Amino acid sequence: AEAEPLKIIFDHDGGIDDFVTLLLLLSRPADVKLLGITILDADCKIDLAVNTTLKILYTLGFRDVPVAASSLQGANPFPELWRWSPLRRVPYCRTVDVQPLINGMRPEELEPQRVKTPGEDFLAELLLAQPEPVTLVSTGPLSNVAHVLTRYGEAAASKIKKIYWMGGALRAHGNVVAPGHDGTAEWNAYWDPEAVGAVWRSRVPLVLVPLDATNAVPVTPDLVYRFGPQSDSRYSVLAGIIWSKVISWVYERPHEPYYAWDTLTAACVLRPGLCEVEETVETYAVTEGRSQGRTALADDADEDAGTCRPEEGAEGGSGRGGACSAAV
Ligand code: AGV
Ligand code: CA
Repeated sequence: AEAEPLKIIFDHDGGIDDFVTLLLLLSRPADVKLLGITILDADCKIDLAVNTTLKILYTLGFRDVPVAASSLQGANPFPELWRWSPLRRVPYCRTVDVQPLINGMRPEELEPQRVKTPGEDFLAELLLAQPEPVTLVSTGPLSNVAHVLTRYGEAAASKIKKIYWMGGALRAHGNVVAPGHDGTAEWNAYWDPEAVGAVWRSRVPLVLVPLDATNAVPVTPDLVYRFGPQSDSRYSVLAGIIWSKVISWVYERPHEPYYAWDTLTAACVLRPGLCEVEETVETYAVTEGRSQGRTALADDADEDAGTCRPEEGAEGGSGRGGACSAAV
């Protein structure tokens, strides 16, 4: 007999790859039931990120997935340059929002799925209402998840089967370039380091998909060509259009191209064999100082004290979880 679809809550932040991730989750209705979507005002302007999400849902025929905008802000916001293209004063994620394929509806048709409750509270409501624990896929900073775990403790934690989070860097270098930072952190962790500490302390089962894994999946022209044979699928056409916006990065900035960071994370949920998972990795999160947002293996801290230890009192908490370390 067919297994029940996995019940998933998707928590994202409107990046280019966050939208391809949404497409991936929607494309497998036999495997995934999306219970709701919460969005953080991080990698895209929040109103735009919410609207694009609603448009994708509507276009693909999903009329019962509520979408809520979080009111939370991080300690270290993303550079405005990512949220707004400096050339045209257009948010980067606008390149997704303008696509005719997702603009066939009247604006009011999007309204029924827009939730008025702030995203962080809606996430709590949704979780607490679940009869059984569900899967959380988080592809932005952990602020919403941390809020719920901090505010509702075990009542919320017991409703989370597992968190899959794109974030952190264990043995890989970080991707934060910011004044006063040493570059050891990944951006989702750096945006709200306290949230990482809170999620770690909650001890909710966590599968981390860090830069170590996502470094294997740069978005290249070859990747997008592979959608060709599936061009009768709207999912593939949309995914190809969205990825095409960032294929030039592998040439323009080969040291730091665009990656399918978040999409790999969801792919690990849908196809566990895709990722090699290291079981029960002890890590800690640094919440203050020049390494803030760093997620490090506890072993490393012991081995090379000094460079790898968190600053005194700056440890956000250690956590036990799986880390997705390699991917195809
Ligand atoms: O660090 C990766 C995370 C992913 O969730 N995001 C982008 C993905 O959605 C932040 C990020 C890192 N480098 C970036 C990012 C860049 N150059 N442009 C936009 N976002
Ligand atoms: Ca993201």
